[in-house]
Amino acid sequence: MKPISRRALITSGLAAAGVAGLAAADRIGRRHGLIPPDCRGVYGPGETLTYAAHRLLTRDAMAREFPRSMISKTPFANEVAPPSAEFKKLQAAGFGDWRLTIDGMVAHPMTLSLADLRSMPTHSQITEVVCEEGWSYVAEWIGTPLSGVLREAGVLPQARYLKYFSIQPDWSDSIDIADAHHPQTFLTMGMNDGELPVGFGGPLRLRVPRQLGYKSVKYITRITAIDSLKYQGDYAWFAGI
Ligand SMILES: Nc1nc2c(c(=O)[nH]1)N[C@H]1C(S)=C(S)[C@@H](COP(=O)(O)O)O[C@H]1N2
Ligand SMILES: [Mo]
Repeated sequence: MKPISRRALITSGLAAAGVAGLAAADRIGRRHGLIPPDCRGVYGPGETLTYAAHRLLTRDAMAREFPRSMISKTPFANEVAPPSAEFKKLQAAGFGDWRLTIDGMVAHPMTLSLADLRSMPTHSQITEVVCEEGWSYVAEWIGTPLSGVLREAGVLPQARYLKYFSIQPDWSDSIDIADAHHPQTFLTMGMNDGELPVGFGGPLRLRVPRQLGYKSVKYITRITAIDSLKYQGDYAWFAGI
């Protein structure tokens, strides 16, 4: 069967099930990985429709990439909380002791230094950070695709999401496995030909250009693979653009 007819089948199945009853839609959606973690509550049906549509129609689509001439002259760094004492200590030592832990549902849990990450394949992308509050900027992001790191860690087949954590305790977020392996999802250490400045998330930021800015968490210290997710954020869990 061609993928498009499979999509048509699932979409019409979902629509029919929507008429017949939400329980059936839920069953079909779950089987095909179309139900987001924030499917319940007032906005649940809308979130589910958005996520299902993205996953059926644009799963492998690329975020727009820009020519070098469109890099913003004055990129806007969102206000960040003053760095903690722990962060300042790491910064004073040139981030030599910064570590990224990959754990959870992986065959080989690992702890990587920035040097380890720099020894992995380096790629760059010129993409836009879009804040839900209405501003955006274009920058070049330099780093290593997360997919390569995940391959080394051996993400287990039952893992469905990655949760990632910042050194800022209030900042963590999560993406599904499709976005985790998306070629533009980067562990970023460089920006516009230089090191990634602290204001923009240096020394290590997860760039998820297929989604709104809040998914691109700064100061990443841990990524954990999980098979289910309870989401309690203020914003929509899936923020596809
Ligand atoms: N650790 C951390 N990551 C974060 C934030 C933050 O305050 N702390 N703000 C988020 C939000 S809401 C947006 S829109 C972008 C802003 O990115 P910028 O500072 O590069 O403009 O970072 C996201 N990542
Ligand atoms: Mo934002």
